[in-house]
Amino acid sequence: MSRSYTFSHAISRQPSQSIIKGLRAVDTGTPDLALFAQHHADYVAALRSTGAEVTLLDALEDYPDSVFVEDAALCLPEGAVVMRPGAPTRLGEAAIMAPTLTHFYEDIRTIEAPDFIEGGDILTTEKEILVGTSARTTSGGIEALRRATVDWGYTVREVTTPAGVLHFKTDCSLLDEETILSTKRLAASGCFEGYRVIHTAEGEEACGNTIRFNELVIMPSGFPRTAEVLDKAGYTVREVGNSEAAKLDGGMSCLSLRFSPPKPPVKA
Ligand code: CIR
Repeated sequence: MSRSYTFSHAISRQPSQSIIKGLRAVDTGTPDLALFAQHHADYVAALRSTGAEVTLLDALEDYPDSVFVEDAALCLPEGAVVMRPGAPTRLGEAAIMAPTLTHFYEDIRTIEAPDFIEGGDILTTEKEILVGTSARTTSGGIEALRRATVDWGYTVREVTTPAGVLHFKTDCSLLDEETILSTKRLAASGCFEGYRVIHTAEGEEACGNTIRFNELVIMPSGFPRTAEVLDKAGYTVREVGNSEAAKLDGGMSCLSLRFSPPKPPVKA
């Protein structure tokens, strides 16, 4: 399996009680804490079912959106990059994640002020790192990521997150070495030229944020037509409830950092 979706480790964070104050573009109701916790446990169980070691961090009450750990860092096989979230209430999450990364990596680089970049805008494929400019990620942030990863051999390509869409990966996911799951509105921008694209079914755009994690394609439940397309295409689909995270514009990728650290891990 390929390094862009084969992972020995993941990091997730328990949802905080304060999550009801999390950021959202449109208010569709207050997340139910018990149901959020259940969905989160199901998600972590799905990751673990592939044999991966999942580090489950304690909730951070001071950071309502901190369950969405993906935005705080980018973890690659060679090293990790601490992000600089563009949402002011989330800026501090990155520095809080950094000490956890030292358990796995010796080489940790950091995006510095004044640039902004959030992990949700970054799609790492087998051949490149695609990063969408968005309300949270600036061209300067993408340039800083390019500088941070160039000597690890990466090519960073700037693309555009559609207007009104939170993150680039809100609308797309890696399925395998050559295949991307994407909404039609994002794929229409032409950013996936050279890849095979599977579209989310009409009306099911909200499942564009799905993850390939080892043998599984983990997607939010409630999108049966897209699930069927993926199943027929030969993927092993695992559905996980996401109704509460979705109220905060969160999905499958946001809830974990997925990676294979250099072996052996720096500390146990
Ligand atoms: C936020 O607006 O930052 C959170 N409510 C949702 C973050 C989702 N993260 C992601 O897509 N990587």
